[in-house]
Amino acid sequence: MDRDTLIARISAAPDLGALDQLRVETLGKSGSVTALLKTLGAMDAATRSVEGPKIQALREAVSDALTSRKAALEAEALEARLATERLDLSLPVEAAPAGSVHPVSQVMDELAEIFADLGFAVAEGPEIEDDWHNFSALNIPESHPARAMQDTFYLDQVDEHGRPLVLRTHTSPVQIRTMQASPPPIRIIAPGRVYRSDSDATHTPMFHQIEGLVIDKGIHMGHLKWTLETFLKAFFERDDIVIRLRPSYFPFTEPSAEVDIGWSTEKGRRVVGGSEGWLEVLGSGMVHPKVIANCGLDPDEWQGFAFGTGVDRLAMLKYGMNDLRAFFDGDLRWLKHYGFRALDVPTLSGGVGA
Ligand code: 2NM
Repeated sequence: MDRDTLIARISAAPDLGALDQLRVETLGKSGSVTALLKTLGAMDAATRSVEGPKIQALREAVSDALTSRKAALEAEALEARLATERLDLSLPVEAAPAGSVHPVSQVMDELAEIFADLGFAVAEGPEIEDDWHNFSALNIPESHPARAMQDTFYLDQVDEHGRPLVLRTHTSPVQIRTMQASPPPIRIIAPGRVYRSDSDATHTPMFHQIEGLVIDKGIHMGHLKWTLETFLKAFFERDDIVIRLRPSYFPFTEPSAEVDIGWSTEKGRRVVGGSEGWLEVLGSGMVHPKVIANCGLDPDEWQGFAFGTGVDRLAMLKYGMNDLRAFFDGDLRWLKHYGFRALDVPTLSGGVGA
């Protein structure tokens, strides 16, 4: 086989196996080029000086052709392997979640985030309570209408004093339990489900409350007003929030105040901010000395403020729903419309309602 045909065959070798076969046939121990090299020894000096360089050149050309074809075939093999092993990292790991975060959960998360920033821990307690934690410890008298059967769900089971257990009517018993269990200073919020025997467009027998409690030395109503104003500004994400404290009455606070938030008209719609009119959003007050004493603390040493509001109502105000009953119907169209994306976690820097 002449030199050009040999080089052409090497350059056209279809795979690494065929190429190695050609290497053995040419440069191998019994290869054709090796055989030519072996003829050099038997030549006389004059012939060798002519044939020697030609044979060496042939050996080199064949060797170069083998090397370059090998590199080309290996590069092709690598390309093919990379093509089969390719991973598209831009593809989603899995399909987008079908569900959404309920507005109540979203608002609960927003509230926890805001109050965490103000130094409040989240406290929880049982939804089935005894009479003492739900009523008596809170200075609610035996004759108080809130204790009536029409307002409170009583269970058949009784506590160790023979008094029927209740579905908690507020989250205040969580504050009572916290004051009994942890030494002041105390800064907590207590979010959760509460139950009252009431049902119409604005009341459901189960709803969500959040209450807050601060117990420390030298606490006064200025601390209460600043805390609530700071909270409402963060929650509604507006700096022009105006609040008004109106004298009120609760058995567990003295003095007590109802907190109104100012609203104004923007493009024909009522929005929070400004003070064209007022909307009641919170109940609050200085914790009654009797309540502090009921929890085993000395009211001459410790004072505090407390507040409470409806989470569902806050959600309606902020996100513009108008029928509370729809919150608990489980209608997928409503959930899809008003629900939040699971990965939109509220943060103070990113906007709590992002
Ligand atoms: C409210 C309004 C005013 C309140 C009081 C207490 C406690 F346990 F410290 F006495 N917890 N929550 C309170 C005070 C709740 O909700 C409308």
